[in-house]
Amino acid sequence: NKRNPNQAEFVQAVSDLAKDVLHPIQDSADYQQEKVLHRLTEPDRIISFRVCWEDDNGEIQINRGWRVQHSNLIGPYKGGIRFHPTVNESILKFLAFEQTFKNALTGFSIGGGKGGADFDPKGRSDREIMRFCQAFMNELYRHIGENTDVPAGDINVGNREIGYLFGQYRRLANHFTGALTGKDIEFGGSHVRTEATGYGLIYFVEQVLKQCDKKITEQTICISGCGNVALHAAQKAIELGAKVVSLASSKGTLQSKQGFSAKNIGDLLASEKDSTSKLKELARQKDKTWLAKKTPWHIPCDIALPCATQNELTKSDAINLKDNHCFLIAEGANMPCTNKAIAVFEEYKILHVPGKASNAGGVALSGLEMEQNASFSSIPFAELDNKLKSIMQEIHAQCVEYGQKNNGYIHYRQGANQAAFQRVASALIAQGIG
Ligand code: AKG
Repeated sequence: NKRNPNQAEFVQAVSDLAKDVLHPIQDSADYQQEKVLHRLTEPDRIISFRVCWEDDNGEIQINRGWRVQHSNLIGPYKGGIRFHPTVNESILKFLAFEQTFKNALTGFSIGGGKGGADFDPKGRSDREIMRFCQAFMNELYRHIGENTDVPAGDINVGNREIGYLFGQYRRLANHFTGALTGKDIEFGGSHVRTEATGYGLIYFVEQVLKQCDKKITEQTICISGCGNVALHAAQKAIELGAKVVSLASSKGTLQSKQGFSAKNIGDLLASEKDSTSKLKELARQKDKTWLAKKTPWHIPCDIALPCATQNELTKSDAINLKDNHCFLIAEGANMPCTNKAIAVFEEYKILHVPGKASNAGGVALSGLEMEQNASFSSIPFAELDNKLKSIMQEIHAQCVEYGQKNNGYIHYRQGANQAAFQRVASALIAQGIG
């Protein structure tokens, strides 16, 4: 706290991990002597820069951009870019920290980073988005590269924005390399990258269900969010026979008592409207209700998938989930549950999977995009989907191996943190002081 004043999110992410790695550290003279935890909680560097661009009215706009390069111990920095007015250094530091350990779980040689800007794309024209992305890349390009740092998308940075960012990178660097992932399929992108975080989340949930001897066809699922992760998680869950009863935006929740259809999700994915408008439009259908200013967590469900943003699920939400006999929370977003919510899950032995394990499918597919770029190849959709499934199974196996099994209760957070930490910490020690 003292070293990072006013960085609540970063401190939260660090203490979350520290709790779980305290024992391995106490048991290892090497870890203590090498001060591994202390060294791993200080990002390699933080680049902060001005992003100056002109809006459609000819007015100059100034935003702040960042890239937090947290650790390249096991590979080039890798992680998304977020454009949102709430973006600040604390949020990007926590995301970059989480990313380092998440990436370690994927088995790929990728380090951790995260970037973004306090830019609000809401209501901006396509040309304004393009000019902003170009201005952002005008500075970022000197810090990235296929072996240095490989950014991708995150909130409000999708296929279109990656296209503009990549185009500007290619012009400035005067070479065509896989310095960004999430690219369009026509210029070095990979099949399944768009779907990967949401599909990967459900593949992870399938593994948990297998472990508990439960069937996905008997599960009712609440999802928050209405972006890429939420919609693809819903799509895969419905395809596998689960009932998805909610989606949500920051303005409210859309409940579907009988469960969304595959067509509902397809329509939402195809719509270009903002999240709230498209959910409200769907609310006109018979079995659906728009719950203004409500989160989904009071709706009875077996499984909760928070897929919106950090700290969206609070202690009172966790109590509602417990009262409704929800048995599994698997995070699609990064750190969506507050510490107090997690304490409720632990007290009542509700399974809780941290995002660094359950949402790692997106970055894993980015790893596969990097492999394809490096070898100038393109792998078909079905093959990549199978690879994604195997990676999620492997991450689940690591959580089970390291997560203390207590009367059948697997402590997924401890499992994920310990498995990831030992990989990164070993690399830190092996590479000497620096
Ligand atoms: C995340 O996992 O939160 C990311 O930002 C992944 C981005 C990537 O694919 O590098």
